[in-house]
Amino acid sequence: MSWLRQLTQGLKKSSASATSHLTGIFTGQKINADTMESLEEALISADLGVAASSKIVQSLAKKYDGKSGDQDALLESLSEAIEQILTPYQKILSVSDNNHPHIMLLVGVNGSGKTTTAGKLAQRFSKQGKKVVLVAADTFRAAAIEQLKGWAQRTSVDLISADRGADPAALVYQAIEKAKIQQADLVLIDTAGRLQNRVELMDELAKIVRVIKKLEPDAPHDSLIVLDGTVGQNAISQLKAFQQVSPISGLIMTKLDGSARGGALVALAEEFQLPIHLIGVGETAEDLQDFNASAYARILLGLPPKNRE
Ligand SMILES: Nc1nc2c(ncn2[C@@H]2O[C@H](COP(=O)(O)OP(=O)(O)O)[C@@H](O)[C@H]2O)c(=O)[nH]1
Ligand SMILES: [Mg+2]
Repeated sequence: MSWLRQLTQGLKKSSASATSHLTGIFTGQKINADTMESLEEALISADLGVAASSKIVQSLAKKYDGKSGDQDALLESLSEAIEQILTPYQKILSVSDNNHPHIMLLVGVNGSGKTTTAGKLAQRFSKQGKKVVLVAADTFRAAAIEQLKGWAQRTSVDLISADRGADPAALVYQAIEKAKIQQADLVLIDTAGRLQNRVELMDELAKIVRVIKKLEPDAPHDSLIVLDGTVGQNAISQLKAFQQVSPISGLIMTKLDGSARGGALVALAEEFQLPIHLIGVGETAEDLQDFNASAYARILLGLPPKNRE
C-alpha cells in the first residue's frame, strides 16, 4: 500500500469526525460572522484547539469576508490554513553521522506507544544501514523488557537490558558505553511510562537524562515524546508535564488509525511549536510514517492528497 493510501486509511475516523462537524456550515450563501462562528466551533469540536481554530478562522474570514464561496473552495482554503499551521513543524527524524553514537530518548505516559515506536524506529534506521542499539530502560515491568526483546529479534538489532527492577539510569550508562565500544550509530532508549503525578518516576527520568549528559553533553540528540493520538487535548497537559522534567525536542503521535481525534495534532503544533516527526498508523513495523503537513491537512478534511506517490 502506498503511504498516502495508508495515511488515508489511518486517518479515516479523524477525517469522518472532522467532516461531520463541518457539514452544513458552508451552504453556498454569503460567508458572514455567523458562518465563521460555526466554523470555529466545528474546528474546536474536531480537537484542533482554541488557538489554532481561531487562527484558521481569521485567515478564512479575511479571504471570504462578505463573499460567497462554494463548499469545495472553502474546504480547500480551510486545508491550506491548517497546512500553514503544520508546515513549519514537519521535520524528518534522522540519525546524524556527527554523533558517535546518536542518542534518542523516548518518553511519554504509560501505553502511549513508546516501546512499539522504539521497535519501529529500530527497523527504520537499521534498514537505512545504521547500527542500532535498543535499550530497555523500562525496567519497571518485566513484560516491557520482553516486548522490546521481541522487537529487537524481529528487526535484528542489539538489545541491552537488565533485570526487572534494575536502575534504568545505570543501564543507560552501560548501554551508551557499550554502544561506543561497538561503534554503534544509534542508541534508542525506551523508558517506563510515567504519569504526570508519579513524582518518583519523573525523578527517575531526570536521572536518566543526567546520566546521558555525563557521557555525552550534547545528548540526548533527540528527546522524543510519544503521544497517544486517541487522547485529544489531554496530550497538551502530558507534553507540558514532560517538558518540566527535560526539554522535548520533537513529537511522535501514535494510534491515529484507531482515533477520531487526529485534529489534536494541529492544536499541539500551534501550542508547542515543536517538530512533528512521525505518526503511527498501526501496530506493525511499517506503520510509522514521516509526518507530512499537506497530506495530513487534506486527508483530515476528507480531501484527496495533492502529491500522489
Ligand atoms: N493501532 C495502533 N496501535 C498502536 C500504535 N502504536 C502502539 N500501539 C499499541 O498500543 C499499545 C501500547 O503500546 P506500547 O508500545 O506498549 O506503549 P508504551 O507503554 O508507551 O510502551 C500496544 O498494544 C501497541 O501495539 C499505533 O500506531 N496504532
Ligand atoms: Mg513500553
